[in-house]
Amino acid sequence: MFSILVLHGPNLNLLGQREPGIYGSATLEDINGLLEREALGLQVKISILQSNHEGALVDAVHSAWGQHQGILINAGAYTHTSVAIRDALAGVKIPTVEVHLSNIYRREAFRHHSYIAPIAIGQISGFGSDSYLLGLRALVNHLNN
Ligand code: CA2
Repeated sequence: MFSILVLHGPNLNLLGQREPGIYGSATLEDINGLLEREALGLQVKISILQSNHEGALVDAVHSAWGQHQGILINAGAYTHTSVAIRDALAGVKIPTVEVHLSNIYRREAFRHHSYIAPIAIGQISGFGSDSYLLGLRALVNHLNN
């Protein structure tokens, strides 16, 4: 059975409490519950971590080596700034899918660039919590094929 590491980056712990207009009303717990249910259906195991710290996310990616076969990541604002997270993902060579709740291309120009996208299998952006579910499905399909 494939094991997938789900990583949530900075401020995603605030979901559902503020800015529901942009990010929807689901809390991170809600999203994690949906992911657990989807994982059951897809017959994969998932481990979930949220961190507001870049280094903790880098450490989690390193620890995934040999433990997880895929990574689903919403790196939050680090998407647009972190060469360190990109290098970690590229270093462990674990197939990665990048997801975003909002459509980052409809927003401010500084959100249009992702350091992660070029080293990911693909990116899903703009579907709210469905972005995570679609991303998990795409990742598992990729691993199964
Ligand atoms: O759309 C996404 O999923 C983002 O990764 C969310 C990040 C943002 O920096 C990215 O550009 C796009 C923000 C994370 C959530 O931030 C919140 C801030 C206040 C209240 C609730 C959430």
